[in-house]
Amino acid sequence: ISADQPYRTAYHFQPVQNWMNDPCGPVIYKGIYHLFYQYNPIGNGSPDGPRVWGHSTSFDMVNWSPQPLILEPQMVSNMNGSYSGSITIIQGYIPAILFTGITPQNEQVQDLAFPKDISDPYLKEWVLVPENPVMSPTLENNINASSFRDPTTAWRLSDGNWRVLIGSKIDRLGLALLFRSMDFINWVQADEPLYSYDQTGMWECPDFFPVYINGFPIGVDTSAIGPTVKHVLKVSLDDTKRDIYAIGTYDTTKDAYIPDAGFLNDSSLRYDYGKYYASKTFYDNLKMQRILLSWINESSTVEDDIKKGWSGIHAIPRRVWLDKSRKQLIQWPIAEIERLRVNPVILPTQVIKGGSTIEIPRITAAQADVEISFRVRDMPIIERFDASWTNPQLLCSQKGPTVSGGLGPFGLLTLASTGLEEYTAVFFRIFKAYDTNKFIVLMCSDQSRSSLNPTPDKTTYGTFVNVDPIREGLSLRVLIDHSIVESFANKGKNVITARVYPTLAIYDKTRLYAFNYGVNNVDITWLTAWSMRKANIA
Ligand code: DQQ
Repeated sequence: ISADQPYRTAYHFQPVQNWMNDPCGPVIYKGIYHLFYQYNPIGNGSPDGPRVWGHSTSFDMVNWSPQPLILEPQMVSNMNGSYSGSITIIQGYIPAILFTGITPQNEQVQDLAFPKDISDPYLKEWVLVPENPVMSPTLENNINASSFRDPTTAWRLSDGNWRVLIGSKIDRLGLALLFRSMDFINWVQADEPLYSYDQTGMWECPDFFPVYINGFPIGVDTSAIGPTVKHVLKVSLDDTKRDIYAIGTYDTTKDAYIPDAGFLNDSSLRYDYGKYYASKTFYDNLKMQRILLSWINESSTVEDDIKKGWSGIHAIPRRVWLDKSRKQLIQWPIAEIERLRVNPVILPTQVIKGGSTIEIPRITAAQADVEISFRVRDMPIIERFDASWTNPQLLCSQKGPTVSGGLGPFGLLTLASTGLEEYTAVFFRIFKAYDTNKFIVLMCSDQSRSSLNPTPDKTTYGTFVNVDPIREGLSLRVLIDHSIVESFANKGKNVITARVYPTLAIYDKTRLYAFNYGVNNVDITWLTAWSMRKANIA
């Protein structure tokens, strides 16, 4: 394992060593946040090996203390590993883990575990119930034993039944299977799934939760129903490694989900238009917020991961709530992360001329939190949008940061080397619709020049931001942490996360620039950049 670790992060969650993937069972219990995660304790960053649950606890979701591994093979129903799952607090005070166990025949079943001692706020030890598995694929239920996994947090309706979703598929039909139970041990499959959609393949890690319709950034318990909430259904598409979600209505009489605006199409909503998979939310009743966690995998090769001895980090936890439009979620890094901010660098309001860069000085640019807002004016020279440009990711890769436009590209060059041999560009580009005066805003994260190392995946990411740039302005908040760049547009409307591996722009050799390579000038109305302290993540 290499001693030099320029890609380890300073304030993103990651274990000391080895392979990590999905967040599992997040919960707040007796005032302590618990994060579990898919962990392969052998192999120095290689995915090959059985999964157990890693476990860490925290008081702020920023600093984490490691706890002993749990759900190691204990009985037939998890002999070959413990896959993803969730925690539900039952009877008001007992945390229960439902997770996917792998049997010696490599069948996927659902298992139940309880803390050995519920008076231990650290929940160090867990015991599997003798009744396991509590849900299994059978001939009658027509469930494929290799496509039956990732139970959600359960919710309960007034009939007293708990309900849980399990991800599945039949041929190409993706399914959120519904099971019900009065006692959390005996589970009966519902006749119909909560929701399904053809030609989408396996649905991993489903998540289902209510959000208030009032547009306030407060969360609500998973069992909440009624006219004050809408429901979010999220699934992780195994085929494309995308976390997509819909806003819709939960019909509790039919136990069915009705998305407001279709489910899977080219414009499916995604939490994140970069790297972001197997995410999961939980309700934090202490701060009345719903928190979204996710696995961010490496873009490097497995050989490089084994060399560095680890693979996989988690995104900064995000608070999520329903936008005022009720058409999408808003996501914002948890407030606690701002406690790591030090030495703010505030740039005065200024014009950034077309074709120029401005260096942001006096900052640890490899470990930073940056906020920048722009004001743009309607200009005679603005590119017309071609109606055939339906794929924002493709458009971003065709019109990279060095391709000048009328308004844009402008944004930030992050993890940049002094000679700009390396940088990850996060930027906007504004078009005018072909036949109207409407503006179209493209947001891009371009990794193509992120590293002189030719081996990492440097795919460019992109998304359209649904905003009127003249009236509302444009803003970016970018969390930079050595090998990750998480970019939030317009206060959390759209998010793009990227993993990058600079070879020159490391440690104190890293620079940060604002740039405008468009023809027209743009105003920077606000720029504050903070160096970030290291979090305690042992
Ligand atoms: N990872 C887990 C599965 C899940 C997949 C196994 C998603 O439970 O379906 O580590 O990344």
